[in-house]
Amino acid sequence: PAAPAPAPRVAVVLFLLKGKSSVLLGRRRSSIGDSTFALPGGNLEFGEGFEECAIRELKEETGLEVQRTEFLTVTNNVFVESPKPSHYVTVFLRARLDDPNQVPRNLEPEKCHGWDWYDWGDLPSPLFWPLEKMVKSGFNPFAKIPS
Ligand code: 8DG
Ligand code: MG
Ligand code: MG
Repeated sequence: PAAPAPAPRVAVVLFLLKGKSSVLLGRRRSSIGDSTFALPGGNLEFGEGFEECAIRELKEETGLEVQRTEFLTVTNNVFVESPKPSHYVTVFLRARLDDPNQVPRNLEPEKCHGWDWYDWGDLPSPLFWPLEKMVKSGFNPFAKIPS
């Protein structure tokens, strides 16, 4: 009999914004979206809040620290073409760097080629497709959140 389908998982990723239009991206080293530019983030752990997860993943992956985040949106992402099919419900938050002089470090070089700031109007290519999909839909992480 076929192996049971794996359960969907929850990921939390962060638009870390700097100045008027810069966002932090790293080129992935992963079986999912290898070599594409993606946001910092990772798997939600048992008992964790979204903000707590985003702050932890950012610190683990880049050494950068933020105090607070805002919820932006959630998307549904099914990765059927990766060697191990997986399904993520991805929660997108945003934050600003507390200290704009902080510099990102590549603390998980086995998972990322390196972090850098990119202008939202001039994003690198290829973007990780869940992010690409948002950009194409006109999503703007700098926009004011309707209250
Ligand atoms: P962890 O062990 O640290 O928890 O996980 P990770 O190694 O940091 O996981 P990840 O691949 O960075 O993130 C988990 C999943 O989140 C990823 O496989 C697919 C989904 N995801 C998106 N969009 C993005 C994105 O822009 N960046 C990241 N990092 N993950 C994303 O759907
Ligand atoms: Mg991680
Ligand atoms: Mg990650």
